[in-house]
Amino acid sequence: MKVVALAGGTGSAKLLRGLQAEIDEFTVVSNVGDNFWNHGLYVCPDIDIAVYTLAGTSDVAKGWGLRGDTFNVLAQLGKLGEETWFNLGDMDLATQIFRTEQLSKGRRLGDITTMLCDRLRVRQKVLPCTDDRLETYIDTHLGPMHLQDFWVKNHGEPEVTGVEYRGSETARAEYRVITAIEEADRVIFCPANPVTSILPILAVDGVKRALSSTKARRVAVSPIIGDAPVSGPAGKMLKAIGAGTDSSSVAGLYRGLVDVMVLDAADETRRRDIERHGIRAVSSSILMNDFESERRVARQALVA
Ligand code: FO1
Repeated sequence: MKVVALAGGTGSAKLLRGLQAEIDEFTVVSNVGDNFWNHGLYVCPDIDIAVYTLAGTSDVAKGWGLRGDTFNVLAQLGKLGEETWFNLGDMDLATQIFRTEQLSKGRRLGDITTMLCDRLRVRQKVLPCTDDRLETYIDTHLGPMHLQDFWVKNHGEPEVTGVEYRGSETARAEYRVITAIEEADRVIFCPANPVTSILPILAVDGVKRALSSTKARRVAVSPIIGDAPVSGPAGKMLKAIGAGTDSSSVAGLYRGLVDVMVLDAADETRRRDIERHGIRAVSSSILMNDFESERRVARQALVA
């Protein structure tokens, strides 16, 4: 079975770990809207969490970065008067240096990501949704700011009035992404923040079309439990784009692109509303708080 997973940050990583335990090969199409330049380096947090997770080296407790990393370079940058709000670890910096150097040689982000996977012995394919610049900007009462400025520098505190995917008008899908979706038997929407992880992927030219025409069963694992996002700033952002914070509102955002939604038993009351979007609902326990639950949810996504 050919499986493609659309993935963002921490919640997605948990499902990817579960999927890896269930099947050997699959393709991850990663969000790039949270990519940004920091200390002269091109940082791609969602690509990196997917790669580190599949390499078995991610910091599972934090949900980002590498297990056992240290922060000596960052501390020294602080002594030099540089900003240190984004905690890039010493080993993590090696990835950023590698990526930035390859970019400076003219290589594309997708090809560099493949090199990273090969060198870290990741058997699965990780593809950025696009090689082009596509950045998620959050409109706030302080003005528009990059997602990392909003979430990490400003602790997600500013009032959110809207969300923009800058560059989405011209971003083209990475050259392997459309074929992967078209030829898949199953496309899984990971339980990620819909606004900052999944919608930027869907904003890339050709992705929605491929999802509409693929013969694959398209399954979304809801990022919501008990009418609230499992983690992160999704609630604030869903409200800002005029959506609710329940599973059926998320299903509405994926309308026409998803056949089945795996939702939590706590949200069983939303089944009817989800099915009104033309999406079949399957309820289960979807909280992933250990390896066994990650495997169980991955199995659900594979059979739903
Ligand atoms: N998130 C934080 O909340 N604080 C950090 O200092 C931080 C550092 C960091 C370093 C590398 C990396 O790949 C991710 C990092 N993240 C950090 C996570 C990241 O900001 C976001 O959660 C994702 O971009 C959203 O998917």
